Amino acid sequence: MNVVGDVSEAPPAPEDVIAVELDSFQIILPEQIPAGSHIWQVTNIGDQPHEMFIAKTPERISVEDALTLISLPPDATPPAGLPNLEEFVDVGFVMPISGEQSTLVEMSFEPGHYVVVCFIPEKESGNPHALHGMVTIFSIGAEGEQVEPPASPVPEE
Ligand SMILES: [Cu+2]
Repeated sequence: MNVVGDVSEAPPAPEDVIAVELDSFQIILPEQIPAGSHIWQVTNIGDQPHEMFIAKTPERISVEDALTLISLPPDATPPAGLPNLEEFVDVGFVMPISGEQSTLVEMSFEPGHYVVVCFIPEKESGNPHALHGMVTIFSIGAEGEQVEPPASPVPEE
């Protein structure tokens, strides 16, 4: 993964860019994300800093299971029936972006299932943004394959 925000480089063609928005508190991905290497334009449309941790999961997990895993204390044994965290593989990270800022990151994904999370603590509760809604499940299909659209918690009022 390389940050490619160097102003001397020509901007990427718009059709090659994966546009992602980070809001307080939602990660908004395109309905379909192509496999392979692409420029992700990540824009923070919220008023707090946001980041993205992306992990590959062995199968498509549910939003509920993701929230349960994120809520577990460190070293806790996950309840039976949950996806095994040891099978998750870190595959991408976007450093914290301030509100109303944007960054370009080159990322490459093979077809499969993923979860993206923001762990920045919320100002008042101290809980990670994930527990306020910033966790999104997404899938990437092989070329030409349509997959289930991304899923995330219903945004808070
Ligand atoms: Cu966040």
